[in-house]
Amino acid sequence: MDTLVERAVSAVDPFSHAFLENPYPHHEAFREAGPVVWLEHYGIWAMARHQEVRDALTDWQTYCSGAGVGLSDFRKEPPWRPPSIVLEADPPLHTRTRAVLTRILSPAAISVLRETLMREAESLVERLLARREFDGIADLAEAYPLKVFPDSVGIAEQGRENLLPYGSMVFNGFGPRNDLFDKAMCNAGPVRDWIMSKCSRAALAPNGLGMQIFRAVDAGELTEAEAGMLVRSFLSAGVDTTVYGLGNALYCFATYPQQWTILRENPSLIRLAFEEVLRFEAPVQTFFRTTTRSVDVGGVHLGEGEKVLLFLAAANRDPRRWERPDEFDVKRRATGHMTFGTGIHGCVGQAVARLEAEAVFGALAKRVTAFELTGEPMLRLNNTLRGRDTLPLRLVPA
Ligand code: OVM
Repeated sequence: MDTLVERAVSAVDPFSHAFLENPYPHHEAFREAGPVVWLEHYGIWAMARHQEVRDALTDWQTYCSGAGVGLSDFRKEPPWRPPSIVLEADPPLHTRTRAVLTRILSPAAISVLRETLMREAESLVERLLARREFDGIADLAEAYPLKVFPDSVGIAEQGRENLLPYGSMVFNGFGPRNDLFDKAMCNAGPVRDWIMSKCSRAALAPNGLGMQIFRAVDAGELTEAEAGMLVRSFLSAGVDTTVYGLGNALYCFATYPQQWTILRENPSLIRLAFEEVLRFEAPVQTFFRTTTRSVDVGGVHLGEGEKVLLFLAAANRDPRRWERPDEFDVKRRATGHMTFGTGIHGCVGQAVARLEAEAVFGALAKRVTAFELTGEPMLRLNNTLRGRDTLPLRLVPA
């Protein structure tokens, strides 16, 4: 029999305001406490080391998604919305839905978006340079994805202001039913109704990513209802993640100006630099899994049917995996971060996210020497995402 070691226990609430305002010291404490920590506040496990987070994400047979990838266990309480048939699904359902998305979102398939995304980025940067001072979140990190992503999916212009409130519902919904969740859900009915009305074949433009999902119905891979649910996945996963990712990149370049100078001198580093942003200031901080069997983690026994909180952002700063983990260094090899997850559920849209970042920061690198902060950036607290609500900036033109 394997040697059992005593489990580490923590009373910390990782969804409290104090934690979300500055999670990094808590991440370090969780990593140092052990390979897995019991969070007594919720009666769940947590993993914060790179190796354990990676191993759990890779072992989908032991750490399943079908019981939800938030705190709530779908087998014990009803989910707030019908579960996603890709994110909150296991094989064999997941295998079938994922195959369709993998094809539609492959780097080769989305290369047709490249020209449009580059043009939109250049045009936005042109307008921001004319203004000189603006809010990096509303006017750039939100404005860009809110234009190019629904255009790419093939959604009408009308009502796009519902996309961010829906994303807030989705990503706060992975946490506990706390104040952040209640606030996100304050207008849930109309927001959900608008989203669902955009998921039907009739609502989609003929050549967008959304209609490509419906082509898989015609090919016999999905039902019509499943196709609508996968369009819902696009609208759930494709907006806030990139808004927070671009916002965090802008925040990093504004607060580490010498790193922006390195990029300006060598724009071929832009894609690597975005990976470093994702490692250092992960827009998606956490996801959960649920154990399907009892399992030993570093000598600690986890029972079957238990929730496990995976701290992606803590794995990204694990000194066991990274040199100088708390330094933002655009030249480092940051691939291997856990922000896109890994394994069968690894981000299927990551090529689109990288393309958006390349377009925006490529356009900025040509024309901007520095981002000056003209006020204190404010956090926008969220049960899953980390990013700013406001980022007052002044551009220094080249
Ligand atoms: C989905 C979904 C929602 C949120 C995030 C996500 C990060 C997927 O509805 O499938 O992936």
